[in-house]
Amino acid sequence: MTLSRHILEGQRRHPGAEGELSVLLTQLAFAAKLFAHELQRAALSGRLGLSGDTNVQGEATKKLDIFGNQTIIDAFAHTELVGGIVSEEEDEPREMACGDRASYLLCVDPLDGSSNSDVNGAVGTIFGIYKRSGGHAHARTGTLPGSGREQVAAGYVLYGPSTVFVYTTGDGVNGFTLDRDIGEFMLTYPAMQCPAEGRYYAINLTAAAEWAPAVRTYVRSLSGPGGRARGYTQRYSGALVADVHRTLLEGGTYFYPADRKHPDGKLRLLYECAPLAFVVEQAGGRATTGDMNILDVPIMDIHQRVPLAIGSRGEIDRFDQLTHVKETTR
Ligand code: FDP
Repeated sequence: MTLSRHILEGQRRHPGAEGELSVLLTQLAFAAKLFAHELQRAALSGRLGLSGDTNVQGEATKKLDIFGNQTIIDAFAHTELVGGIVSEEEDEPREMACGDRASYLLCVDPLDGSSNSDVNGAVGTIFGIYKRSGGHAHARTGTLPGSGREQVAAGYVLYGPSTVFVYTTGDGVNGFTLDRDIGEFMLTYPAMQCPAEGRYYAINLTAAAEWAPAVRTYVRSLSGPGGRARGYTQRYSGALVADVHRTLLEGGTYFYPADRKHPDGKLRLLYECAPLAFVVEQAGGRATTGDMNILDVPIMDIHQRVPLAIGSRGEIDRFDQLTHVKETTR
């Protein structure tokens, strides 16, 4: 089963569908193939290292950040599929030429886990897709969506030993591995289900002293001899996509709580947390800020940050119980 056929079969289950979302997803897969090819050659073609610029968030950008961003933009130029692109690498939504008639808004982190890129570690691309809404805050992007619940599709690409494309359109989650010999993504992870419990937890422990007490209590319950006795063990790859992919397949949790350096959390709502929350929820897991379901967080700004705990339902429920917060939606 190729990715293209899978997308087409999904489209047929929606009789009113005009096929634009299908082409959009196929273009994302095309961009992923180009990016995977470049990542594989980056050390040889001189594309490793910093670009010399910083992005709107004050982070030093890498040459591969810029290549990944441009690859996505080029994949949608003149297609009339997306009116605009919200990207980690763009200060403002990038309005697409010929985007006036487009139906969708694309939110993307082209290169997630960029600190891994110079050491041949796993990196990813994350995407969330919304129907363009009325209003003209931005001519081609429309007004910002209300929350991540409005996503019509989302997914990620993991560039590791193999390249894996995982997506949902709200009808379950499926994963595809790139067969480089034939240039096609093939279905290798059908109907992905996040186990209700898991023994892996992924978190950067260096800011532990600065976390909220509930986060400290929960992570303490997983770590140390007590956690080990109950089978818990830590994995932290430095790439959100890689850690969430492991969590989806094997269960467990990934956390990035608020700390002194990141009072609202480090990760971005529109193009990191909300897409992954949609995927994980569709696979039976959950994602929370500790205060509310990630998919219900009101979107106020394109580069808005939120604290994130994501993964197995049982683990995230336990974490929420500790934070004593009732969610409106689960
Ligand atoms: P990066 O900044 O390298 O792109 O997207 C943010 C992210 O990576 C995640 O992929 C990763 O899990 C996390 O930040 C790593 O941050 P720390 O180095 O602070 O742990």
